[in-house]
Amino acid sequence: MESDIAVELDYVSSYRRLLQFRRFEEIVGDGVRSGAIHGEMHLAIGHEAIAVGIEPLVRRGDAIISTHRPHLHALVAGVDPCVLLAELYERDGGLSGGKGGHMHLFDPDHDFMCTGIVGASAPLALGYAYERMLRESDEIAICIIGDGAANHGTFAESLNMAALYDIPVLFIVEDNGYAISVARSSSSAGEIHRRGESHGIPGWRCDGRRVQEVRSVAQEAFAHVRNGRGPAILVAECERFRGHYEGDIDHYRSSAEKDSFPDRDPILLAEKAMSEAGMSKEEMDSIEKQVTAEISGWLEDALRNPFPDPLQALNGVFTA
Ligand SMILES: Cc1ncc(C[n+]2csc(CCOP(=O)(O)OP(=O)(O)O)c2C)c(N)n1
Repeated sequence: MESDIAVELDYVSSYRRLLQFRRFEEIVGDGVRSGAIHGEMHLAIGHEAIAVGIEPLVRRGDAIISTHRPHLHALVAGVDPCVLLAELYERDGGLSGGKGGHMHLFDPDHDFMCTGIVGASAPLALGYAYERMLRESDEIAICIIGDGAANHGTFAESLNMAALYDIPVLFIVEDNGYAISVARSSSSAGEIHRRGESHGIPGWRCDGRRVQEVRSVAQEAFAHVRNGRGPAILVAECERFRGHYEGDIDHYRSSAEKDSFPDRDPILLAEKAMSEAGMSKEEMDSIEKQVTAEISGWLEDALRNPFPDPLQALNGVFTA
């Protein structure tokens, strides 16, 4: 273990952050159902422990390049939650003036971006990481990618190039076992964390439902990349509790599989661990109440922003 970046786990603050992430995604889901948010919406409910696990390992100056399921990664990067919500709720004060929406989030102040093009986060992350390498900085780029995206050629090409030039990029694969309706078992051969082996890229795998496990395994992967040893892969297994998008009828997962979700819920697992450590139900409820109030406050702030002026529709639009 390279202890220079070891970060202790604080159970209460991790629990609070898990809840914040869950409630954040829930109020975005509410926005879709009420008709306030348009377009396809992908929530990361069930992925929270990965974001909470890596958050203290990410430093200001690192870049995070995310996917079509990006909100928690934006929060980890330090994007202002009210500004993020303003974008998702299509308001003028949002990251892209309310015109980009949930798959086009860009925050240059926090070196964060996402893309709805599956597999594109890998080559984009190489660019961010290469720039950091040229500056001889110990900042890195963190590429988030899904298990489905890991089957794209862009991932294979990016592994090759990252190894060839020793580029400081950490590929974090959020392995929720599905790409839309296609199960990993019917689309993916071999083990994703070992896909860099022939290039000399080390890989780690962890249970992405448990903050503590994510944190301790991710520390090693981060240390490898940050200490100038080249790229690394971290695969974190998790569940996607919602459909692929809000409104997906999700006919492809059996009731038995869905019934077992509570056993694999990061929040319920954290509550169990805290209760075993002596925390009372009342204490947990009080944290939950505070978080719910806080998130409602974020949304109220976001909704104070007006809708974009139609006359601004062509601002930021490029023509050849
Ligand atoms: C290049 C490209 N091909 C197909 C799609 C359609 N698409 C959107 S999400 C998705 C599945 C992605 O699965 P995975 O990478 O496992 O991420 P998850 O949705 O499970 O988080 C697909 C095929 C797309 N957006 N881009």
